Parts: sequence; structure tokens; C-alpha cells
Amino acid sequence: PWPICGSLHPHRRHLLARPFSRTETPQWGDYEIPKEFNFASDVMDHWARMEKEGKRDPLIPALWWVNDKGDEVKWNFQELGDLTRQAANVLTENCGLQRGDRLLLILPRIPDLWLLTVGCIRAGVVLLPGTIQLTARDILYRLQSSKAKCIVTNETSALAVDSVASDCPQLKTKLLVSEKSLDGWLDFKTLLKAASVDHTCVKTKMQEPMTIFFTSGTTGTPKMVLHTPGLALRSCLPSTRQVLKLTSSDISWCLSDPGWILSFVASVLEPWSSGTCSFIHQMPQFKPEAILKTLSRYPITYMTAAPSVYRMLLQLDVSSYKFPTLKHAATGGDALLPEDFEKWKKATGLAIHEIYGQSETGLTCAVPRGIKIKKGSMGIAIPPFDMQIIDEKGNTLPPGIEGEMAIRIKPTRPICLFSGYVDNPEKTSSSERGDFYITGDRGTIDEDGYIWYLGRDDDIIKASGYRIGPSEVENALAEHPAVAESAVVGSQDPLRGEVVKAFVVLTPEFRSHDPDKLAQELQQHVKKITAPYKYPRKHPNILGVYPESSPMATQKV
Ligand code: BCO
Repeated sequence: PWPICGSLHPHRRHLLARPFSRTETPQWGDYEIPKEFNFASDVMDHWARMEKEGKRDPLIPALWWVNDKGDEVKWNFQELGDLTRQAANVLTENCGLQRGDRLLLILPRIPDLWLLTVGCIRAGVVLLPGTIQLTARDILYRLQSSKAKCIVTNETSALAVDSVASDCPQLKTKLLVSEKSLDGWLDFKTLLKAASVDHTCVKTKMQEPMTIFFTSGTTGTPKMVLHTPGLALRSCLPSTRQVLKLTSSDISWCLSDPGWILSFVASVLEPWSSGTCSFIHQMPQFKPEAILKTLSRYPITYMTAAPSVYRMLLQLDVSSYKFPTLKHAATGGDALLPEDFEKWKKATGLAIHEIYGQSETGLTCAVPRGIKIKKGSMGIAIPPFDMQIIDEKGNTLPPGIEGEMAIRIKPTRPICLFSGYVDNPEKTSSSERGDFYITGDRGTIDEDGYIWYLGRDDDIIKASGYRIGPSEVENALAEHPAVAESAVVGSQDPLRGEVVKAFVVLTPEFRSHDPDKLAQELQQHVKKITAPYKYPRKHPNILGVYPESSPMATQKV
């Protein structure tokens, strides 16, 4: 029999704990899947009850938030329960949202973000997280394509929203999270205080939408990746919980921006399904020194960050810091270099455990705690995921042969795999081949089932853990009068894995301009048009001016 999944409501535990039985209940591998699942009532409220019954220490917060000014918030599961019920009431009563309505959430790492995240789950409102780096244009695209009825943001992004809101007729409510108030915006903090703590959590069906993540593709605008509660249920499966082996006395810090699935999984689903404290440090900017100090100062036991974060920390003398409580370091979003693994281990005594996933898949592969680490491998498929390397016809390939990394979806589609790209059946079907979902990543598998990542199978750029579509950058460049044509590619970078590199054909009137200044201008231009993490980063000093007579009067940015 499978180990009891302790984090679920007692009435639901048996659904996951039973071995395969021939019933009508949907299955994934050996697990029977319930017909309904709501992470808030089935998991969060379970831990609140455990606190009341003295089975979880209520003094260990469920959410522990700090900032650079010395402010601190600590909420246990009972407090989080009340606050997230209040947040759900704000969404349904004040914002008029109904089950299935979509909400775009663009907030920095402030505690309200976690209240609203769980509030959405309680109310059945579909959550669309977005990074605070989104520009007005990005927000417009997201609001129009998703037909979101509500946007929640702070005063910085509110200005961008107001500049485009008139082009979004379906947008009914704007909810501001701020100490200030703004005309035309509901004030979340005031409404939260006044809201009732009584709320009946929706009984979400397994096929209902729960979240939509925007993700870049090789061509066109970002795609909407739809997830059901299966993504959350997956974190409760015994096989998934073997990956991190979190406990209710751990304190886990995920450094990823809340706009990405990594943050949703590693700051919400993974810790809270184990009754673990999710630790958050809000910093105005990414500062490696501040991260090392926080790891030394707070009793953090687990950390998760993209490989570039570790690489940037390793630029400092990590060994001069002591992390007395840290016992596990994980990384995801990009490939970890074996030399960074070595340097971190030498400086801290800890191995970095890779996890692999995508917006479409959630956590798929990992180096679970306690298994042999093979440096450079992203680990093994987390059961019941079946990950294989396949060829162009969909046949599985033997160990050692390079091919496409793919996840088996027949006869059973994994519960936590996305349901499809919203309003894009062509893209959804083109992501499948034979019995498999194809990840777009290339790799090999070895005799022990370890997967070795080799790179993308398409033009997507993986920079600092971000997935960047070249056409998004090319489209931004095209709006500058100096750009006649451009081609954007990924270029190897020692710090960020890859960086965006743009080849630009200048319009005749700009060919005599100072190339350094023009390059900087184009960089700033891209930062204004689209989320700044996508801008072409190559240092202006490497600019080469091509002879004007050249048919490819091209400049490298
Ligand atoms: O380098 P620059 O300073 O020239 O530019 C930076 C920022 O300063 C700038 N910027 C940011 N906000 C801005 C802004 N400029 C204008 N207006 C604003 N509002 O834009 C550039 C942004 O680049 P960045 O985000 O890479 O910044 P930074 O500070 O270099 O951060 C480094 C990292 C490593 C902290 C950051 O790149 C990062 O967080 N990477 C990880 C991303 C991640 O979490 N990926 C996971 C995705 S989910 C997934 O893969 C599935 C896995 C299960």
C-alpha cells in the first residue's frame, strides 16, 4: 500500500493512499484521483485543524514574510485560513467575481499576494499570475487575451493598467493593494478588514480551471497554459512528497518571482501540502549579499532558486557566511552547471538538487533527497510521471541516444499536466506526438533513468531561468524607427546561461548614428515596450558596424 498522504483532509486521504483498484474512479498510475479537490479546504484547512488539535505547532508560521525595512508578518494556518476566507469574500462580494471568472494578479512579493492566491482557490476564481516586470503593453495583451474580469495590482502597475483599461471592455473590477487609494480602484486592505471570515469553499471539480500561466513560445505572443486542481493535488501525492521530504517544522524559501509557476509550486503548493512554513523576503531589487545575510539570519531549512541565482551568489565569498539551519538547496528553471554544484558544495557543504518542470507540467523530474546525485543530470521522473526520450515519430529511444524529452499522456493524461493552451487547439495538439506530450527540450536518459538535459529543440531562449520568445523581442525592436529588421537569438553567457542577442538591420537614416548610443537606446526601448528581463543584454562595447555597402548592413546589439 502507498504511504498515507497525511496532508489531506482525513476524508480524502484514502483516495490517494489506496493502491490500484479496478473501480470507476479516475486513476493516475497507482493513485485514485478524487472527483473534487480544493487545495484551500483539503490542505490548508487540514493544517489549521492540526494546529487546533495540537498536532502542528501554531507558533511556526505558515507564511513568514520579511522586507528590507525590518517589517515582518507571521501567520499560522488558522490565521491564514481566516484571512484567505476574507480575501475570497472580497473577490466574490466586493469584486462581484463568480466561480470560473479570471483574475490577473500582478503584485510584488507582499503577503497580500498569498492571501489573494488562496482566496482565488477558495472562491473558484481562476488565477492568472503575472510578474511585476510587465509593461502596459504586456498587461493589455494579458487582459484582452484572457478576458479577465478583474485585475489586482499595486500603485506602480495601476498606472499602466489605467493607460490600457479602456481597451479591455470585459474588465469589470480593479483592485488595488496599497496604503494609498486611487480613483476607480477598490481598496483591498480596507475591504479585507471589513470582510467576513465565514466563507464556503467551492468544491472544485478535477477538470475545472484553477490557474493560467502565460508562457513564451518560439513564435507569436505568450500562450496561456491552463491548469486544473490536479496541479495542486499532485503536490500531495506521496511520490511527490518524497522529492523534498518537507515536514511541518521546516522553513522553506523560494526565491522565484510570483509570476512564475516555480513560485506557485515552491512557495504555495509544496510547502503548504506538508504543513511547512513558506518564507518570503521582499527586496526592491535582487541583491546577492542580502540573500546570503537572510540565509544566515533566519532559520531557513530549504531554499529553491534558479541556477542563475546560485551563480550570482557564488560571485561572492559564500564560504564566509554560515547557514546554521539550511539543510537542502534546490534549483529549477534552467540547467545547473556542474561547476556551480561543486562551488556551492565546497562553500556550504550542501549539494544542490535539481528539479525540472515547465509552466505546462509543474514538477516533472527531480533529484529527490537521498538518491544518488549524478552531476549534470536533472534527475529522474517523479512517479507516476513517465518521462522518455523520443524520436520524431514518437518512438521511445534507448539509453544514451539523444532525442526529445517527452511525457507519456496515454492511456492516462497526468492530472497535473496542463489541460491545454487556452483558445489555441492547434498549439495544444502540436505539443503532442503519439502517446506523448513533447516538452521542446532535448536530452538523453541513462540506464538508471536519469535524464540529461541538452538544450531546447526550438528557438526559445532560456536566460536566467526565464523563457523568452525571440519574436516577442523582435516585435518590440520593430517599433523603434532605427530598426528595419531584426533577428533575436540566445547567446551563451557564463552568468545567465544564455542572454538575448539581437541582430538589427538599421533603417538608412540611423546608419550614421553612434552605434554604442543606439544600442543602449534600443535596449531601453525594449525594456519599455515589454517586460525588461527580455531585453538584449549584450554589452554595447561589442558592437560592430558593418560597412554601409554591405547588403546586410547589420549591427550586433
Ligand atoms: O540587468 P539590468 O539591471 O540592466 O536589468 C534588469 C533589471 O534591472 C531591469 N528591470 C527590472 N524591473 C524593471 C527593470 N527595468 C525597468 N523597469 C522595471 N520595472 O530589467 C532587467 C531584468 O532582468 P532580471 O529579472 O534578470 O533581473 P536581475 O536583477 O538581473 O535578476 C537576476 C535573477 C537571477 C534574480 C533573475 O534573473 C531571476 O529571478 N531569474 C529566475 C527566473 C525564474 O524564477 N524562473 C523560473 C520560471 S518557472 C519555470 O521555469 C518552471 C520550473 C518548474
